[in-house]
Amino acid sequence: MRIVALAGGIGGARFLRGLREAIGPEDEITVIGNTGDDIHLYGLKVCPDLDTVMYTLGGGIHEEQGWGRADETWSIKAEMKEYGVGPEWFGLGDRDFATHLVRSQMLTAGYTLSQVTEALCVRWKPGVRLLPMSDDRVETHVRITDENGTRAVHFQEYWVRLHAAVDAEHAAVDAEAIIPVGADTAKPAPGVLEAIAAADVILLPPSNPVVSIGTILAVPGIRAALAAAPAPVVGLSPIIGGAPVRGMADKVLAAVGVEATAAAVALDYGSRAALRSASGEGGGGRREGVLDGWLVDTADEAAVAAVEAGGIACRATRRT
Ligand code: FO1
Repeated sequence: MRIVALAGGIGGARFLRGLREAIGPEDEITVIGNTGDDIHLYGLKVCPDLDTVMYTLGGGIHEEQGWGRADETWSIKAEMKEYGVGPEWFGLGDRDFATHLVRSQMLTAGYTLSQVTEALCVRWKPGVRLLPMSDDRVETHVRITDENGTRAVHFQEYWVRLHAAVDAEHAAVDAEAIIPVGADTAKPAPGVLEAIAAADVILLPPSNPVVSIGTILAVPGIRAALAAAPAPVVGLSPIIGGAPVRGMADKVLAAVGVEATAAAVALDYGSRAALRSASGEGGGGRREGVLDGWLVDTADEAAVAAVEAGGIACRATRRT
């Protein structure tokens, strides 16, 4: 069976680790990874979501953090601090630096991000084919207003420095808008559209529906490919009982006007069936809907009726 999954960072990577254990020898998984979280630091390109998938499935992840390497040391970071070179708030460990050095060296030599990712996976052997959503630069920025006025900050600054990743209740500022800079002119990476068209099943793991899956869907052609794919498209709710499984999905959901509930996220992804009908009602208004099915936790049993009413089959199941 050919399985395609659109994945972001930690939640997606952990789901994929379970999926990989559940499949048979004749099954294959292609992961289309979000690159909107990428950040350029010290002349290096850091790809947090691709690295989290690669390290998690390759056995090198720092398990408690869900990002970065296990058994990390921080000598480079300490030395950069001595030079007064920031940002201090983004923790790059020595082992992790090697990934960014190899990636940046290959990109400088003219290799594409897809070729670099394939080369890095030769070492990590994640057991899935990991494709970036695009080889073109896309970086998510967040519009905020604080004592310095209204401005856009890089997603990582919002997520890490402004503490949105730690505790949504205490994030210093609200996300007013999420802007995937560069998405409108980005092209799907080689193999992405082909994998979607050839899939037997397409999964949307419980990654962040706005800054991870939403960013992948913002690459022109990918949403339409999902809407037209012969395979069923099934998503898993990243919200359980009104709270995000990880991170602060509710903060960025508010920025795009979506309630942090299992039903609201499904209806925002939209139904493929509803948009095939003449009415064009249902998922996400004028945008093409991408879902056939939606899995919610038993805590969200009450959401099933609303999701089904939106033209998306829905089941409540206990998350193991
Ligand atoms: N997340 C944090 O909360 N603090 C960090 O200092 C941090 C550093 C970091 C370095 C490399 C990397 O690949 C990820 C890192 N993350 C950090 C996680 C990252 O912000 C998020 O995992 C993704 O961008 C969202 O999925």
